[in-house]
Amino acid sequence: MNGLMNTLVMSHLGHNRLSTAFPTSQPQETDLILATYPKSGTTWLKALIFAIVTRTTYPLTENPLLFNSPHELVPFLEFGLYHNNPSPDLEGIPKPRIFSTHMPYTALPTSIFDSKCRVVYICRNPWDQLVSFWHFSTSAAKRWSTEYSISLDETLDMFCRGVISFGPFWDHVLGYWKASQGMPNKVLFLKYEDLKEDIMGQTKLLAQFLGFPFSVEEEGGGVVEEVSRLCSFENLKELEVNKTGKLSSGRDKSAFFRKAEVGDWSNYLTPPMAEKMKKLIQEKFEGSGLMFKMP
Ligand code: PAP
Repeated sequence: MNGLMNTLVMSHLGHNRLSTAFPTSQPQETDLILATYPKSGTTWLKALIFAIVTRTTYPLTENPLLFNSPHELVPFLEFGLYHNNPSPDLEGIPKPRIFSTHMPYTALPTSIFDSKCRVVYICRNPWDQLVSFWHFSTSAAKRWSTEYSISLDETLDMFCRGVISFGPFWDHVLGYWKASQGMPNKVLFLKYEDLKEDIMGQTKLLAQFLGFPFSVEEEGGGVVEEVSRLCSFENLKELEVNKTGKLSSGRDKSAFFRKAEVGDWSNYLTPPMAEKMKKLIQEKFEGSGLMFKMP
């Protein structure tokens, strides 16, 4: 039940700006923060950002992504770095430092906005996000307790009430969406489905935003393709390092690679379940300028 308790506690954290991250060391101008709602493309973006910024440090054929999980190379602020340590040593991390967080926009420390560091957000259509989250939760539940399991119906109910990890989906996504609209040079807003559709274009856009644009020579030499291929689901899933072993959190590394398909929700959600979500999403996102492809 620990996992569920964590989930419920975390769902209430979304409403107060936290001062836990960067309490002792300030963000650096070159820091890159990846923010995501769980199961929206975190692993993919960790890999892409890492590969983009280190492509001149290591040949792509020897990139650390081939030997480490993306989650080991790009730590979570709240799970990894600050989980058991109120003042981890962040100074020794090579620049640009890349951090990840599931915290809602309203919970980010103000120091992130006082500094020139950049924030990348990726969202995913809520139907696939929910199904991915349910698979991940049930596999986690099996690890925590053989007696506890959560049905898809219960997960949907939690989603619709907003009593779920890191707060309501709509608050999370709209928080970063509005920030990206108001501060386009500070917050880049991406969609999982756009990356699936045009990985080359989105990788170039991401590199440009991060301040590591691909040169004409690199583009001509196929570096964008190489980066995209290195970080692709098909490649990462088959690497030995992502197939076996556990993260320091105790999670199987393989749990972050399932199907990676757009529209997989239709194999799990009944039409009434999908419709219930559709109504909610339409209501919550109306007038925001942000919409998802509806079922
Ligand atoms: P997290 O937020 O807990 O770190 P996250 O990586 O966002 O998880 O979500 C995992 C999802 O991303 C899985 O989706 P699925 O359940 O629908 O299959 C996983 O398969 C998918 N995923 C992982 N790596 C990649 C990748 N390189 N490209 C595309 N999708 C990926």
